[in-house]
Amino acid sequence: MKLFSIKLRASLEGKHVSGAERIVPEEKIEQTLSNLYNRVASKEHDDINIKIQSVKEKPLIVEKTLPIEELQFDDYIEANQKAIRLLKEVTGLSEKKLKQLITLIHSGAAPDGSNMRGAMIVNLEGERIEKDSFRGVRTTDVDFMDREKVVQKLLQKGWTERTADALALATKNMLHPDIVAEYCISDEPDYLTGYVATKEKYYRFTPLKEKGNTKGGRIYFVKNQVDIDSLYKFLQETPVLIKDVK
Ligand code: PML
Repeated sequence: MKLFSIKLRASLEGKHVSGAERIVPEEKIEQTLSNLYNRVASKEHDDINIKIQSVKEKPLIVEKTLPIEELQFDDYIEANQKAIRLLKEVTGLSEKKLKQLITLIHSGAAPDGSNMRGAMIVNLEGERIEKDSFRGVRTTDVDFMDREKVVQKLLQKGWTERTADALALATKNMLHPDIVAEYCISDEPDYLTGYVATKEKYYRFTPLKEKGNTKGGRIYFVKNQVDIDSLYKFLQETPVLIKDVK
């Protein structure tokens, strides 16, 4: 079956405001474009960029996403303390270092204090190793084979379409042998749920950020010996299709 990757990005005065992407068969392109347009154009923008490309590489087919574990907290500070303990176990980094990195995500991790476009990459010495600290790295080319089915399942559990996107992305990330964990909070000021992903689970933390905070982003924790070029290539170019949620 011939597959196409569809990517829409909306921006305002040169700044990214919203984006979405799908991998679909040819006959679904038209309908997908209209769905994505409605979604992306709902935010104020002066430019929308649409890219439709045939998927050249054979996609990796994944049976199930990471399993989700829900964790509820009284406040985001307590939630982050738990996230830090979990990340310490997986990465071996000190609580102090993890707190420093997470605080940076909550306050804008780009050099000018704005949000990075993609994820920060941190090795197990605690060093930031992304090639460009404004851009970071963006995981793309991942989708569900039957997105409607998966979204319905997640909505029934009280989760959201954003959960579906984040779960797909984290599942792709954890396929890479050198990525050991991920931390994520949204840059939406009202979307307070975030997550920590490990090879075993997608830990869904509510709330992981302070209400009203417009800052957000992701940290990918990677092994020290990682080959950065092949990591970027995998995250940005290897197509992944996921069959179902665990
Ligand atoms: C969830 O609902 O499971 C968390 C989703 C995090 C979304 C991050 C984002 O969309 O920016």
